[in-house]
Amino acid sequence: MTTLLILPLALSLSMACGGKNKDDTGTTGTTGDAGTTGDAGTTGDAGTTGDTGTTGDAGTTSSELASLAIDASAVDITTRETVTFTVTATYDDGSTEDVTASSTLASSDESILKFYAEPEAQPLLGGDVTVTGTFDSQDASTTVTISLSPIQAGDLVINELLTDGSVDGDPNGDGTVDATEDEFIELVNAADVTIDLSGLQILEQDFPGLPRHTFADGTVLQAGQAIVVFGGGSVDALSAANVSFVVADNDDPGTAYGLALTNAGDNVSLTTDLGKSTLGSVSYGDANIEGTVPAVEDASLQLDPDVTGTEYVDHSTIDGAIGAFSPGTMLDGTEFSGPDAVYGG
Ligand SMILES: [Ca+2]
Ligand SMILES: [Ca+2]
Ligand SMILES: [Ca+2]
Ligand SMILES: [Ca+2]
Repeated sequence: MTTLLILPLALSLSMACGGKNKDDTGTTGTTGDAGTTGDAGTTGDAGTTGDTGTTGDAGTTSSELASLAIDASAVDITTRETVTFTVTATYDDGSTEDVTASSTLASSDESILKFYAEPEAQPLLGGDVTVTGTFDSQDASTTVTISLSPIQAGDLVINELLTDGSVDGDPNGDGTVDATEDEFIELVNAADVTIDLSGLQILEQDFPGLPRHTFADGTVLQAGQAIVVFGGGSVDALSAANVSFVVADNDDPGTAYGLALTNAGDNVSLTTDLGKSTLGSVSYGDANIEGTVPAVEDASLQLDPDVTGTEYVDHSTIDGAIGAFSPGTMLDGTEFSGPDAVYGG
C-alpha cells in the first residue's frame, strides 16, 4: 500500500519543477525557405469499372421446414397451353419461401405431361396427371387435367400428295399395284402442339358432299408427327417413327373411289364441316380453283423443302429426294421429328 501512494506523488513533483530549470529552454530555430510549388500533376487514366459482384447464396434459414405446397399456373388446360409449377416451403416460424428452383418436379405420366424445361411442363396427350414437387425430403402434389385441342386452320400441312396411283412401285406396300389404293396424302402437324383430328374430313372437288376420308375418333397427332392416308388396300406393312398410316374411310356406295385424286387436276381440302370452312387445301393441274400448280405423273406432288415449302413440285426432281415419292418420311428419307425433337427434350 505504501509504495502505490508514493509513485504518483513523485511524478507530480517532477512536472511542477520542470519549467524552472534554465537548461531545458531551447534556442529559437530559423524559419525555413518557402517550398517551391510543384508541377501540376497529369490527369490519370480513368479507372476501369470493377466486375459486378456475384450474388451470394441465399442464406440457410435456421427454421425447420414445416410443410410444402405446390401450385400449378392452371389446373385445366388444353394441349395448346403449357403449365408452370411453383413449390413453396413453409417453416415452423411461419415464414415462407419459393423453393421451386431447388425442388425436383415429376410427372406421374410423361406420355401425357412432360418436363422438358422445369418448372414448365408440356402437355403431350389428354388425361389427368399428378405432378409432385420434392424439396428437403418433403413432397407435395397437385393434379392437372389436359384436354386435347381440336385442329385449327394452319395446324396441318399437306406435305405430299400422290395423285398418280399407277406410279412405279407399291406405295402402300401391300403387294398390289392399284391406281386407286396406292394414292396417298401425307399430312404433317406443324402446330408445335398436340392436336385432335377426330372428325376431320378430307374433301375433294368431285365428291363435294362425300368426304374421301373422315379421321376416326381418337386420332391424335403430336407436334412434328405425320399421318399418311392411302386410297385403299392395306397399310399393315408400313411403319415409320412419328407416323401413322391409315386407309381412306368413306361412305362410297358400291364402287370404292378411295381418295379420288384425279391425275389431271383436283382440289383437296381439310374441313370439319363439308367445306363450309377450310383448314388447309391444295389445288393442282386443271382444278376449278385459281392458283394451282402443275399436275405431276409418275411421282408425287411434294413441298420443297418438307413442311415449310410454299409450292408443290415433282418429288422425283428435287435434289436429295429418295425417289418418286416418300410416304411416311421426309423427301430425303429422314424421319419426321416428333415431340421430343420439337420441344428439345
Ligand atoms: Ca389418281
Ligand atoms: Ca399397293
Ligand atoms: Ca378427283
Ligand atoms: Ca414424304
